[in-house]
Amino acid sequence: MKRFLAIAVMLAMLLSLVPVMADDSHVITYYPLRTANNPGYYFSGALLDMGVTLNAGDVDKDTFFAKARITEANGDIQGTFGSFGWDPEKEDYALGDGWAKWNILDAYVCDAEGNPAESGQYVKIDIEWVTRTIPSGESDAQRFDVPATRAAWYKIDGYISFASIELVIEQLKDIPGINNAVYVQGETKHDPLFDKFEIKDAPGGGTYALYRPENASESNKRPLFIWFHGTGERYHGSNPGGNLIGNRVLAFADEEFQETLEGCYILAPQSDTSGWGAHRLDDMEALIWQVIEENYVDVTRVIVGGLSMGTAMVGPLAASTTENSVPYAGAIFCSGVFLSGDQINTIASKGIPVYLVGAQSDWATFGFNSTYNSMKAAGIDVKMKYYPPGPVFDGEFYYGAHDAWNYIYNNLVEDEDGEKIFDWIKNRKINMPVKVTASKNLVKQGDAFDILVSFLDTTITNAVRVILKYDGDKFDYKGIAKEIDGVTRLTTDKGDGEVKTTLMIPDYNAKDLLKLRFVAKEDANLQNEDNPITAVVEYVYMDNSGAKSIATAIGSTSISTTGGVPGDTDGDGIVTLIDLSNIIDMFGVKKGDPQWSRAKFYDFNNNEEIDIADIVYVAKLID
Ligand SMILES: [Ca+2]
Ligand SMILES: [Ca+2]
Repeated sequence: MKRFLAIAVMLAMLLSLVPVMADDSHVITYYPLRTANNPGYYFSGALLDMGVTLNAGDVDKDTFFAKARITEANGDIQGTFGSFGWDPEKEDYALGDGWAKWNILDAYVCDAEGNPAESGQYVKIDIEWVTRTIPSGESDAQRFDVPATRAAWYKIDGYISFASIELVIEQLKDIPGINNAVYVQGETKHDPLFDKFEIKDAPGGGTYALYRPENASESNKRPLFIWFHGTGERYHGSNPGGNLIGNRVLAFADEEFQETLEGCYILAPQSDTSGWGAHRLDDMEALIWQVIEENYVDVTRVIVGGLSMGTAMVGPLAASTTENSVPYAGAIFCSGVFLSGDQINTIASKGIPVYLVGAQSDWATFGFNSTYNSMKAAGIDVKMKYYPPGPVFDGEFYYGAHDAWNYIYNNLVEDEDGEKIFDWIKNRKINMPVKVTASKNLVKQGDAFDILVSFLDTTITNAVRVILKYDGDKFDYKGIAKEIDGVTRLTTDKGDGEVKTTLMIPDYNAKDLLKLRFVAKEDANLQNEDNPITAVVEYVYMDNSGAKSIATAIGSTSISTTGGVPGDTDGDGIVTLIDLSNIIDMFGVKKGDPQWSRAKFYDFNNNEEIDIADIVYVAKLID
């Protein structure tokens, strides 16, 4: 029946269009516009390509009539009145059969982006679309939509999905230069703010949306703000970007946030249907580093936050101890926080400031007070904004108590000193992290290796002191492995298990600092174990105003030693066929695999994998 109807509609359209087109009439294509307000998408009007240039005043709100019918992703025609449906106060908008008239508020000549213009080829129609909300009970809210404006809902398996629209626009008054116009519906366009985000596939599944500030450059690196959505923004099928709109992440690309931060990258990953949690840690760390490396990101200003289920991703990222862990300058937990004592201690040891934002009537924040107290006790610089019982109210709309993120989007969160949360985000900055890299992962007695000490990114400093600490019983410092361009060593002193150097970088363009040669002592008592090598870097940091201060950053790496008889897997002091067999069992194990913590002591050619060369090496050791 549906198919028959579709064919009938198409035939009707063809029959009505063909004679008119043949008449050489003027075609005007109009594009329904889709915008966002928490929590969801709404149709906010239409953009009309008039085909000729018009002057301001050639059209007004009475020039057009518009009506629409919305079909949900599951095929339902929208049209139910009530809470989370159409507003019963606007019942007279309904025209029957799912159609409702649009209340046109304004129509004006504009440019292709919809900005009002003195003259232009486009006309924008703005309609009444803003939803009406009222508080409901102790901690909830009801919402009522303007008929035929809601553009997405949780219609397929509970996932947010797009609705489609049939829009009819009729011309009621003459427009200069336009005769016999035929109005044809084109594709739906997003809010221009939405188009500022690039949406791509994320490592491991799902997508991500990235906003790039226009002023970012090699000499003007900008902060990165990462935001993880909640359960409601998982999407079905063809709706990547539900995170941007289901809750209004778009606010971070809007003027107030961007002006406060003076340009800031916004990364809004979107989960697949498995949601957020520790199972996505590797994927998200890979994604964040990818964004840092492919853009002009200031790595001293990376802030991570999220809401509800998203906080189950913020926790593992902030408390991560993987070698891909990101040095965050701040973390925000909104409407949820689930951290173990160990995670809190790790966050404390990294010195990451934390902001907790939630409402007391929200069941998801029942852990807030105890988490806040544990964080305080662990020494974390933690702030908490815990709103009193009742629904969330952002000054315009009421939401259920869980939706405290609206306080963040609207920059309403303020501490006792009056610092607003956008400013708190702006003021997060860490010292430039230090990276220590070893030329080898595994060494045995007599093996030489190099240690490189670098800043993670270019740093404005001309005076640096590096203290490199290592186990002097096992390793000998042999000297400078390579001089670094642009870096002059002023002093180099070898102490007991440490090397101290003072460096001059006259052009204030510091990144690689020092490359030192070491050797594992011939007579060292080496075991199968990891040996930390740590660099303490003090440097004079100069800010944009030219003011100088001393900053300290610490970085470390770990070098594995192979103990006793290399290749002896069972500790009997000789290499036998049993040892060979044990190593063949590890064939193909790579760095990052769970078995690597044991296998890495047999990676004799340092390629981060147990390969045939390692197996041959052991085979040759058998008598
Ligand atoms: Ca053995
Ligand atoms: Ca290997």
